[in-house]
Amino acid sequence: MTTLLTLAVLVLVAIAIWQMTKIFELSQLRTDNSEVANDKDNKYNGYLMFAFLVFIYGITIFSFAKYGKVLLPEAASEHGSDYDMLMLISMVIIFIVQIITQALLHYFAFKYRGEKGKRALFYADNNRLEFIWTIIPVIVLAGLILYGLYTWTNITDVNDEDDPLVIELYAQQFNWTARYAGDDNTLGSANVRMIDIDRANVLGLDESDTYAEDDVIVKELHLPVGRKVNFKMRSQDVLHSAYMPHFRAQMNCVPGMITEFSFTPIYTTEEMRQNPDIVEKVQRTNKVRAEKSAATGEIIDPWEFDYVLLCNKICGKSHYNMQMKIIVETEEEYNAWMASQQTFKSTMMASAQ
Ligand SMILES: [Cu+2]
Repeated sequence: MTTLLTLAVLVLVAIAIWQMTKIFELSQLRTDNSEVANDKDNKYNGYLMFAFLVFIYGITIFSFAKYGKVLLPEAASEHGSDYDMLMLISMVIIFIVQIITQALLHYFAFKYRGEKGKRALFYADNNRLEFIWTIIPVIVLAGLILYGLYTWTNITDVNDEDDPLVIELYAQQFNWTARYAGDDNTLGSANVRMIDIDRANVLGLDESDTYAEDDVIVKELHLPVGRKVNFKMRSQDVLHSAYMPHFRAQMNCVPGMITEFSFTPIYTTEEMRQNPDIVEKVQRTNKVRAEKSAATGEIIDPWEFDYVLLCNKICGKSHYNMQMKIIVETEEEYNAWMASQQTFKSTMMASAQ
């Protein structure tokens, strides 16, 4: 009934507006209602162009001031600074070019606005001008692309130099599992067809493969600081993307194939917690939590910084919460943690009993 009444009111309001518009139109009959813009309209639009220029500059400055702090902190991986430098140079160039071109675009729209009697100048072409505005972008873009390719090739070069730790990241809707290669540092072969949930073979490891015996399957990623890690990604169901923002690392996880990414963590979790940006972020977040807690009476634990592995491909309804904690620690702490983990073989034997 309420719905019907609301609908009726809406229809009546629409009719009223329509009628009022008609009355307004009728009352305007005697005035000049030409659709051709006159000098006043053009001037008005010229100033509006200027106002829009001020608006976009204003919103840019506002965004930098207000949201600059939510950007990622210093990179926690060896290649991270190269990546950040590439990003910075690209952004600075884009920023400078956009400031100049937007100003010119809007100023010219204002300066050459239509005026009665004013005619556009016929200007066929200017080879020199065209040469300049072609060659500058060509040089800048070629430089950026070459520099980008060089950096990117270095970052994505996965090799076995420096005795890397081999870890598999296994994605499925909606969680991550990590598999360490064990003492032999070689992952046992695996296939989605060999998954046996009843026997806790959740990653489909080949039980007859001796390389698989010492593999360690975990739900929390521990990495020793300063040691290169070669990640091998798999996906069980749909496209996922392994995203480790603090390490400037991201790689798609594709069903049916193994993708790779490699990086060396340079700061332990403890060291990163001392980073001024992180300290500030933690304070900010906990202030919000405390305020929310005071307002609702709900107890919210203060947040502590941790590295995190996220999914960066919209893979389904719980995609937003598909994450795994990453702990970067000293070699000794890592070894102690690893020693307390069970190998694939021992979990298989335990489940067989
Ligand atoms: Cu996902």
